[in-house]
Amino acid sequence: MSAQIERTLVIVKPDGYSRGLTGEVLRRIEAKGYTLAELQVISPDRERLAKHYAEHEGKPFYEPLVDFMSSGPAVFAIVEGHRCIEGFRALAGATDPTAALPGTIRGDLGRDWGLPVQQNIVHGSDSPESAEREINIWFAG
Ligand code: RTP
Ligand code: MG
Repeated sequence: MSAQIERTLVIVKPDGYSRGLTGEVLRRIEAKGYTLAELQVISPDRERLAKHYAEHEGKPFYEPLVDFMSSGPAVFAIVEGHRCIEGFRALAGATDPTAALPGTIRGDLGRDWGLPVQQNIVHGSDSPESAEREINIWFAG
């Protein structure tokens, strides 16, 4: 892998998976020109979620977030491409799906359901360091 090619961890969260939006999310990633390097469907366990979301521990939405993320299957993808970390976050849109702009995944496909935590369809790593840390949590070897 060229040193300039970034990797990011994308998750189609349990809300996106259960709503049948996996194909639509992966289609947008491929249409943008990024590569799906690895792909797996798993039900995230609370132990690895605690590592993944360590930066949010203690925040009011932390427990509902872990409950939500462990509520069912999700799709984990390693996505590759030049500047794909910033690029995927642009595709995803703002964290709050009501505020996310139309044209983005969250803006087109997400909404507020009046639940304790924002169910916003996808996750994308926010830096190269986060991406490597998160990939090591969810993908062996
Ligand atoms: P992500 O990590 O999932 O890509 O999303 P993000 O960077 O846009 O958001 P972040 O601040 O890292 O928060 C992680 C996830 O926690 C849920 N959240 N809900 N006030 C709320 O209801 C709230 N705040 C955060 C969302 O699922 C968010 O993606
Ligand atoms: Mg985040």
